[in-house]
Amino acid sequence: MKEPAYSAKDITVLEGLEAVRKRPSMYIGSTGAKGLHHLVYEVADNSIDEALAGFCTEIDITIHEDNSVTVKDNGRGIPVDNVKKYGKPAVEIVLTLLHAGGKFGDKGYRVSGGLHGVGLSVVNALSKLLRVEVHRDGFVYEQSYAFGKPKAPLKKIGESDVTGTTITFMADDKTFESVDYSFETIAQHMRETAFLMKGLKISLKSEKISPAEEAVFCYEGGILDFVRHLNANKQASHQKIVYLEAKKDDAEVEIAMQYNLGYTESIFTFANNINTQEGGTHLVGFKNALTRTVNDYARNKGLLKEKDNNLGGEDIREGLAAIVSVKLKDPQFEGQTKTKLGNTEIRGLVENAVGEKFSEFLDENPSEARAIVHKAVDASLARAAARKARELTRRKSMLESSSLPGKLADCSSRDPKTSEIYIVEGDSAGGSAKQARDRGYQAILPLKGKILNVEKARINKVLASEEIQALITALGTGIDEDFDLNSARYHKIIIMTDADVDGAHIRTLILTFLYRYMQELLLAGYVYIAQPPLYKVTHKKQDLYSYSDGELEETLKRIGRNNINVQRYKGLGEMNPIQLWDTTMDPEQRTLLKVNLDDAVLADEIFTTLMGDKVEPRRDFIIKHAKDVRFLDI
Ligand code: 0RA
Repeated sequence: MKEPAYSAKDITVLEGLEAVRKRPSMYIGSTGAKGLHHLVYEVADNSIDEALAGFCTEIDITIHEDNSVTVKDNGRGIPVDNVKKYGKPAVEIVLTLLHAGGKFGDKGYRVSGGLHGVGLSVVNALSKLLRVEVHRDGFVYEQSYAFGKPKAPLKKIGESDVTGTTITFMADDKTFESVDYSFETIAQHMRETAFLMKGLKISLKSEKISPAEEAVFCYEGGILDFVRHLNANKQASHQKIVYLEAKKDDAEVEIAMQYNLGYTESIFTFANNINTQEGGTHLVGFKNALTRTVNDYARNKGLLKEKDNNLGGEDIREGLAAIVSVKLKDPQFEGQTKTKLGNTEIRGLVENAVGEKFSEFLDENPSEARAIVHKAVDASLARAAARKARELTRRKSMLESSSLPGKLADCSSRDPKTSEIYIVEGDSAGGSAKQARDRGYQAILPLKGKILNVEKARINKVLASEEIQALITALGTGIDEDFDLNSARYHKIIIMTDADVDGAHIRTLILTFLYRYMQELLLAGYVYIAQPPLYKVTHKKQDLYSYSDGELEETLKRIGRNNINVQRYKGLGEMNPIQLWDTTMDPEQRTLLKVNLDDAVLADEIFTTLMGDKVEPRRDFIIKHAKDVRFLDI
């Protein structure tokens, strides 16, 4: 009997690819830069799965000049034998059938959280071109696709004495807003992955500039090196990094931690290499056990008196850098962004491991243990003082009838969803903003100059700052142990500072405070940066605004350079209220930069570097990122 041109199975495949092309965001989150980079991570994740299974030691990623990307690994190679049910080679099924990823053989842990794990077929469907090369069983096989459809059957093209898979794809520039990859973004992600995969060598290269940009990530110390990296720009409180691991049934946990002399907490958790930003059972287990273990130790050693209260969890975590990495068979990802681990069995595993091994560490390292307890005691005293101060303020403000800060010009709306607050630097800009605003839904809070650098202060000092008090009361959420996102008085918190060095500094100080004390506001996407214009070009009595040097050039090209006047705005105060409204505050015309927390590890690093103690790394960072980090251009 003759095979029909299209079998029912082919139709399933085509429908699947069609669905992906029709609604790409459903599969990769967005068609912006984030979605684009996701394609790279998706392809790399397949190689990482092969490394997790113990068969791959090297992954090479290359960004080519034509915006195609190659991911090469030295794993077993995607199987090429025919899959009976489909009458096609397995590799073709993996590349064309939705969710066909782990069907061929038990591959152990799968990276499949959040948006990950959508499968190579999704990348294929969204690529103009994709070529796969498999080295396996002594031969080389090759197949190419266009928009997910094979151009020809899989072909044996030669012999090989190695094994591995190489995939090159070119994202569809009609689907994606841009197909320009960021070396830094991919590097950051791959560095993180390399930390979590002890010994795996990940090389990254961009051929887009010459000489090619290259980086190699390989950490023999795994998450121990990760913690060293987190504390690189801080002063460690003890030399030895605590490391512990445990296994039970199909799950394993690995933890590394070290205290530093700072006041912030940097705990990052991962499940199957996925950054679980919303935490979950592993984080709960870790925190519980840490609190219990340190309290037990302190009491046993007489460092806490009979009458003393237990040390609080937050006090014990002050200045702690830690990585909690779990690997499990069937991870359940929950939460708003699907980055909260739900598997209940993990909590006990982590609790037991930390309880047992960390108390061993404390017993075996008495001077380290003392340092840890003393730091927690200090933190706890500071927190108690802060709490008392806060209660006093609360009572005082209740007597004053209105508890909102005096300098807040609030909006009349009481609906947080539609209310905005502009945090403005200085009284003069504050005055302009108050005149410019729509008082129905726009509130203005002027802050006096530079607020306290919270990276260098303990909570009691932070709360003693008048500017920060005003900010906290205005935002309404409370901080720290009382933080409640549902009490946010505005769902748009807009930082509006001058477009100069001081403005950038103040903006970073405010962001540092929000990041360290109200991180959920950032995660919820409530925080924005206003974009005031940099130039005003007056031409034939018309005002044209430019928001960047490039835009100014374009404007000047368009209108010519005769009879024009170019004004560079140094501060918001130079604009009259109408101009300020038109350029920066009118929702119909303004652009706001949303501050997101895609990469919490990177954010922590940036704030530590910019606001911490060490000068050298700060200078290096600023020199390196002077051009591309817009809001950190101090
Ligand atoms: C299924 C089964 C096996 C390996 C793979 C998939 C595999 C997939 C990718 C994707 C990129 N690199 C990869 N490397 C391997 C195991 C087959 C066997 O038992 O040999």
